[in-house]
Amino acid sequence: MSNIVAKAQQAVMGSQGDKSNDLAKETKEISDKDRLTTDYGVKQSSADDWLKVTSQDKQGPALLEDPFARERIMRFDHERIPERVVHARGAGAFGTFRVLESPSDLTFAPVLTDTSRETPVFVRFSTVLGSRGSADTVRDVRGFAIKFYTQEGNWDLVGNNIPVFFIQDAIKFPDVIHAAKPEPHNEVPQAQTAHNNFWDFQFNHTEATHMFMWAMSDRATPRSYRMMQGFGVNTFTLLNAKGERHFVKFVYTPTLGVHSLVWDEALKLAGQDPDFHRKDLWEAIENKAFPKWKFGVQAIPEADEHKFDFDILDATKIWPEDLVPVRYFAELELNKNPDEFFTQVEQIAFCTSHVVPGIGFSDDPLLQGRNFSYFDTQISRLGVNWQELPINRPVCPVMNFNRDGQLRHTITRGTVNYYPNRFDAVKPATVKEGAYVEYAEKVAGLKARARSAKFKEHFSQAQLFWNTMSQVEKNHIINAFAFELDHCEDPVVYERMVNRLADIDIGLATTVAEMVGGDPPKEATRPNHGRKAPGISMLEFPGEKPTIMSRRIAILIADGYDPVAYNAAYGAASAAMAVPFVIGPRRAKVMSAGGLHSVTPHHHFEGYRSTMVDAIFIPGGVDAIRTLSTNGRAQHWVREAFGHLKAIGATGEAVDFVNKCIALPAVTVSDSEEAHESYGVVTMRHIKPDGLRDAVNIAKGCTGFF
Ligand code: HDE
Repeated sequence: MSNIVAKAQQAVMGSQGDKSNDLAKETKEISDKDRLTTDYGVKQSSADDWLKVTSQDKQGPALLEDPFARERIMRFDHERIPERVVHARGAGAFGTFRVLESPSDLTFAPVLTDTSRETPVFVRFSTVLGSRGSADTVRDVRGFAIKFYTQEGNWDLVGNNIPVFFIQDAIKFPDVIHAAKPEPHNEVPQAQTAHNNFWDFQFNHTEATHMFMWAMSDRATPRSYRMMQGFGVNTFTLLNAKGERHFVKFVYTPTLGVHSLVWDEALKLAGQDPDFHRKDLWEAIENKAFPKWKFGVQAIPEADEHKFDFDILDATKIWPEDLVPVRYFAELELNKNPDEFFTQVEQIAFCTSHVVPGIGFSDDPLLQGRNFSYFDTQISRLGVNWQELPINRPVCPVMNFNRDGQLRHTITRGTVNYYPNRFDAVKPATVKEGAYVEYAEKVAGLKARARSAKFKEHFSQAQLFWNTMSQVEKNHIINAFAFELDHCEDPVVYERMVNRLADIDIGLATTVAEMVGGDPPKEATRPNHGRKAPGISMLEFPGEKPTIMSRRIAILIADGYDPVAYNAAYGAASAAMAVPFVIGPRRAKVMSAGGLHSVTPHHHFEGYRSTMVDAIFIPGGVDAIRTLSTNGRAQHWVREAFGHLKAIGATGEAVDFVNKCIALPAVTVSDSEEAHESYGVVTMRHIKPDGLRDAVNIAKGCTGFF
């Protein structure tokens, strides 16, 4: 019998620890050697014509008897599966997780302690509210879910890019999502929080106050999935070999820094390039600019659970980093794009309830509800056997007596399907063999539909967040509220919300009210404690070192461009692993000054927009600049890029062109012979290859900030 079990196990598992090999077994490559067949393997002679009764001069009816045509149409008719009820829009990639320094005082989980391991992972990023086809750059929380294919089973860490949540208790989840999704009568608006129902819900749930401050901040408009932090949000536990337990929050911080789009960019990109984030991730991985995150935890010993003025099990609260510092000990890298979207990014399914020995849950009421919801939703999305799908199945052995159901895939040999049985087959594992054992937590209390006392305080951390923001971040938050509440037509909604803002900051409330209407109180309705905390302002995360690696740089040219400046800029950008895009008046040969060189631009001025790049560079050239000066769209490129705080480089005649486009008295675009930088505009009248490298370095610094 044990032989049979071993064989069956082999059929189910992949080669140990290697998810790529495991997936390769199910992956087919298309080639010109392939011949078209039906799903049942019979070769087909035509993919163009349905079987018909026909003759040369008369077209007769199509025949229902054609099994090939029927199969194609039937398969097509059933291609769609339900999209995720939240987080429907997403992108994903494969990667690796490595432990750099073992936190064995916290946990015995090998995935978090074994420095010799490389655990394969799949990460799926997402927006929350939009449908599968919605735009990437909308204002929203981003999902950041990691599936770790560990030797001890799959561990799913289903996080977000914002460390807190709207509600404290999972029972409210359907309400917060219904209120935020398109309204029920007309299914409007798509992927937006800017509507009556969302803000009505926020007002009615004071516990959401902290979270909506984050959602109105620049965190909700990331520049790239690669430039977002990730947070497990809920409180988990780690168990060490001595049996000691810590409460933990998982944190992952990108080495590229935390950067955002400005709102105007995000709005425009939603129309100009709805796949902006998806493409950005893909492009970076293809260019081998592999995104990386430092991975760590905030840990609180079990004995200290009640030492804080907030409940550490409340998911609407952060653990301020001055009280509980983050301890980084591992790194996460994404290094391979998926082969097929549907079978990998769409079919991947996460469950917060899936943890491995050494990692556990807490009594966080949001987490406990999540632990029920994820498995359940996969059943309606993918069917009960969803864990057998290639992207979801573990790389370690799987064996049990869960059987049958729709689309059961595994064939298990043996005459019994229950335990205990006369063969002693498929016995429970011992601790030594790696069994998951629940922590023996002592629990006592009365059953009640209630939350503990500390869960009732809802404003302190909303103030903490606001107090910590830099002036620039505060301005962006004010503008976000002004935009959102302007989209609420019902005065009850925006007037009440303006009043609510006075619970956080009276200046915020009055400034927003001036724009959207409403009558806020004359004074703050709640005293501000004045506290700030580290780890909140995005400005604290500029990145490990300024880099233009994987940043997009547009080089604007026209006939007569200066080939020396062009080549120097293109070369310097490529050498620094940035992604240069040449933009010209047409996607056909553009001749240099002197007619010795030519370039075929990647895009023309109308086909691309400044929103899609991080910086622009314009080489001089008398004729080229004459053309650009009479082209409204080319001027718009410069003005818009400047308005979005992007680095702009110009040499030779282009210096005057940029100067004219910007035309702001406060900004002096230098006429210097040397490289000169002001307001992110880098200019040099006479180009020297060395000077240009300076310019690119300055541009690096500038792009790093926005
Ligand atoms: Fe989720 N959430 N969630 N959520 N969530 C889902 O599961 C749910 C919450 C998060 O890329 C669903 O597979 C409840 C917090 C991400 O596939 C569903 C509650 C956080 C993803 C679900 C929450 C998240 C989901 C829908 C309140 C941040 C996308 C499809 C108790 C830590 C995963 C699915 C992916 C997806 C339920 C709150 C993150 C319905 C009941 C807090 C990143 O099961």
